[in-house]
Amino acid sequence: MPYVHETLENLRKSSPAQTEFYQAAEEVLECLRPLFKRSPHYHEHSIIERIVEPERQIMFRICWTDDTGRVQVNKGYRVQFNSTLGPYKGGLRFHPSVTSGTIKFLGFEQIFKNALTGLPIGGGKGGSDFDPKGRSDGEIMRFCQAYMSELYRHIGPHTDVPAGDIGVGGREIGYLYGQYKRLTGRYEGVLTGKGLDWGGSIGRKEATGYGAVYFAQNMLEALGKTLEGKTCLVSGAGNVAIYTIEKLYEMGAKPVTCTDSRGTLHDAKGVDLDLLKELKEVNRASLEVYLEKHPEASYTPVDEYPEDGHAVWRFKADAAFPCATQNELTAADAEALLANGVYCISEGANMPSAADAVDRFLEAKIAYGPGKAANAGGVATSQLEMAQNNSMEQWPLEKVDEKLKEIMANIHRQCADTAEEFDEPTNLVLGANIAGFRKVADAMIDHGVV
Ligand code: NDP
Ligand code: 2IT
Repeated sequence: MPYVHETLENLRKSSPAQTEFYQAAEEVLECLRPLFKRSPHYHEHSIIERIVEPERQIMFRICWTDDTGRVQVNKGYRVQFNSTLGPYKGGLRFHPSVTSGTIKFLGFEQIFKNALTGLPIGGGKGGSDFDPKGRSDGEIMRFCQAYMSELYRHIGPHTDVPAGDIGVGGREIGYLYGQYKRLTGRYEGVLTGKGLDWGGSIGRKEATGYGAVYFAQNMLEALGKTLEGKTCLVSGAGNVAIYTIEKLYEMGAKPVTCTDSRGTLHDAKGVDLDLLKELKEVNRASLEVYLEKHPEASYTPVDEYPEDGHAVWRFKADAAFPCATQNELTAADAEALLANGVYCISEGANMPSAADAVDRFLEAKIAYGPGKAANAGGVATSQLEMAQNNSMEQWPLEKVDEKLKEIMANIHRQCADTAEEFDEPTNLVLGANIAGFRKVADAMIDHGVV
């Protein structure tokens, strides 16, 4: 298929340092080969050349003053990738590893994820290389205000609606919202993940983790299994990991691990969720502190990880939920998981499995839910927040959770049906990529050359 090959070659040349973006684009485009064979009109409309190019990329300087009075400078980004299905929608990431390639990969994934939700939202992503670790509340506030001082002119409730991601949670959304309101004088649904007293949706904080567990449940149901009594590995200890663990307990499963950037915690009795919330949501402490209350648990610091991967994927379990960051699961980790009996993987994080790890899961034909399908519950509930803001309502938890369950089941069905349609019934990566792409591409054709 020269069309796919040529587009990837051009990307490699034009974005040489953007390895994560290239990885995400290659996975999607490779999956589209059988679709292009059946439907050559996508080529005639140059859809993939158009879809890999962001509609707009905003890069800006952020200057703010730290607690010692020194001026600090960071890079800011917002990539408005594709607005075919609705206003740009996607989170903001504050992490020192962020580059323009990171934001492009996340924005690209977001296009297809948002399409899979069936809701009217386009794809975007933003962030900064700002490192929130060790910063005081005042520094976080001044940074968020400086970031919004540029971003506000590019966003709006019907054009581009940012939300949280790594390093951006309720506190940061609050400071960003306050600054947007000060600059524009408008009280409107321009961000999601807002506080419940000022326009937030009940259930948004929990939605990504809960959704990833619902997705696992959907995959297992198709195999005649449930999560009841299953031992689960979870990575991460942030928003997505915490609410994945919470929902796993509700389903009768036993989550035994979590991780942060410094190490891996394993508690064979099951992770103490109240303590985890206190450590991470209140005190922003290291996971190592967990051992003070549970000395029988084990903690592996990063410098003792296996050379070819991550300690968290080396425990015996039934299911795994990568919920930290991209490429946190290597091919060697994938082999260890399979050897240890894991038969279900639901990705709470974006692109957590390296490309050769994904290959191992697909070869083994286990229940593997790729991030753009399995973690779509977060952005879907963000859209529910937008709908509530537009109608000036606040829905009860039961209504939000019911809709979330329905949306996740629908995403699973679309992925499975599309995989079946292309004669690879167990390949939900192919199913997710083709189903998401087809919706966006068909609408792009409807809109003409714009
Ligand atoms: P948080 O900032 O709340 O938590 C991130 C967690 O992952 C922290 O425990 C952090 O450890 C760890 N982590 C982050 N980066 C690294 C790294 N480079 N190496 C090791 N550990 C790391 O973020 P979220 O929980 O919101 O996001 C987690 C993942 O889920 C990301 O991939 C995000 O894109 C994805 N996602 C998030 C959604 C949301 O609604 N928030 C929606 C869909 C996907 P430490 O605290 O030590 O840095
Ligand atoms: O990756 C993601 O889907 C998110 N960080 C959530 C985006 C959103 O707009 O809620």
